Amino acid sequence: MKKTFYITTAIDYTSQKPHIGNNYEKVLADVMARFKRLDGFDVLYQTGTDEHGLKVKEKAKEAKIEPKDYVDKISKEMKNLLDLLNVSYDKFVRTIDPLHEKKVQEIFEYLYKKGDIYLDKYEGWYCVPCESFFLEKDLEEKKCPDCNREVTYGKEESYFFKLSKYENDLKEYINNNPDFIKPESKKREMINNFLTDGLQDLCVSRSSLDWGIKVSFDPKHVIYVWIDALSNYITFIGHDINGNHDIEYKKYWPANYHIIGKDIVKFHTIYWPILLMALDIPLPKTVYGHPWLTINGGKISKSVGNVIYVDELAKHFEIDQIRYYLIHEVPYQNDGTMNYEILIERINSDLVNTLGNLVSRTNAMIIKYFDGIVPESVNEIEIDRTLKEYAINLKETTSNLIDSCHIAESLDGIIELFRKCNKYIDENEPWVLAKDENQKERLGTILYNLIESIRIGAVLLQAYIPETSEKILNKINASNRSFESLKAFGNYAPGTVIKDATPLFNRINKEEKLKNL
Ligand code: ME8
Repeated sequence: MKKTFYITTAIDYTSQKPHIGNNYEKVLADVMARFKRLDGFDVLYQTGTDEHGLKVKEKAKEAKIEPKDYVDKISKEMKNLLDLLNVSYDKFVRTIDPLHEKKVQEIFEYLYKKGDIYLDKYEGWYCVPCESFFLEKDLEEKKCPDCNREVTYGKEESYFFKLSKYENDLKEYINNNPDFIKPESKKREMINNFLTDGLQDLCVSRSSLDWGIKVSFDPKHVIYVWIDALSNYITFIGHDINGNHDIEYKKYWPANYHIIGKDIVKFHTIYWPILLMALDIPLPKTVYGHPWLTINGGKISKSVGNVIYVDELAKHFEIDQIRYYLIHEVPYQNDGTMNYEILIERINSDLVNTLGNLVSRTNAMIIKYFDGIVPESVNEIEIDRTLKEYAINLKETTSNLIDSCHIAESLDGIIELFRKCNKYIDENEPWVLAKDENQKERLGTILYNLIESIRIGAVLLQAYIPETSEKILNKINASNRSFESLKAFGNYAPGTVIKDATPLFNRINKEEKLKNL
């Protein structure tokens, strides 16, 4: 039996076409999903769209179409963008799915019957984009404390969810499970901002809205969009309120990772776990609130006019170049930035120079000095050992970094192997050894170590830039591409024939490219 691995991303609002920042998250989770598949896990990667709420209704009205037609269009666009980016999701879910809607209604009704949801009156400030109510005291300069936008005053009869009842259990869970909230700064923020002064009960219905899931026993109310959206993680794998769960739910829940952005950590580490506790469902293992991608250091925003869409970008760059940049530029804790100049420089330095040149140089030397037949590694000396040790440990180091959500750092660790290979070439000067027939064995050993290191790096790159990885493995004619083969150094078969020393990527002329962007 394979070990299971269930990973989810946030489901994007269908109020507008997803931008490169939204897509970044799906690529991030894709790397983890691909890595775990290659590492022998039975993976379920779920993503999708969050389609109810006032914002969608307003946008549809603006576009003079029905909400359903509007969300169909945006959801399709999102799926197309993920396909374009080679995101290997197993499930793409939509919250307008009737089965999901029914399950959300059942969850709501169950909690109502249990007494965890009750009817009351609400008076307060409402933020439309966040779909959230706030008390006067929680506003920041009369604006929404989450997004800093204008709020409107409202009064309505609403259902409330007893967050307070579970507050102590949640605190205890967070303390006992150090991996539950990542990064650590977010964990502290959640504890200090929400779990220190006591949680207020949450307003979980709206009576002024009709584009949502109706409360089954009181249909003038619709269910709060966050209850609807968060539940996707269990409804779509077949959770059943009466305990008759589908096999998929039994197999994959609790989720290993919820990958979400830094702005919605509260929903995933306060509301969601409490909802699960109220339903008596085990909690997900890790919620990672990743930092954001900015454009030239600024927030991606339609009003600023700096929005980048991946389908536009893909007219100018290869998909793996975009994937590489996105993964590499956003580190574990701090925001990363998208900037065309840095993008081109990054492609030229890492993909063209470090990686591409290494592969074509190594292949060219094997063709030139050994007629394309990969030689054997014979005697090992200190300088070989250093390179080999790094290569042998790389799978383990990468895996640990991935498990702790350091995806950019894990990618850089792989590129570091290629940097080490280039240094190894410079230090060993194979072209000098090639002039001396007595050094043939040494020359062969060096070239073997290079090819095997390239193979190891490329096998790992399957999780990050799959098309490029395949190209490299084809160029070096590697038959062994499994993670299993990374356990030892030497799984590349000597005697393999290499023919192709053409470049992997073409160097980008920065000035030319910038003019055309
Ligand atoms: O919040 N860089 O949807 P959403 C990186 N429907 N990530 C970014 C980003 C950026 N510049 N901008 C946004 C929602 N994101 C809810 C989620 S989940 C049950 C419901 C991320 O369309 C953001 O942090 O506003 C979130 O994780 C995702 O994109 C979708 O954002």
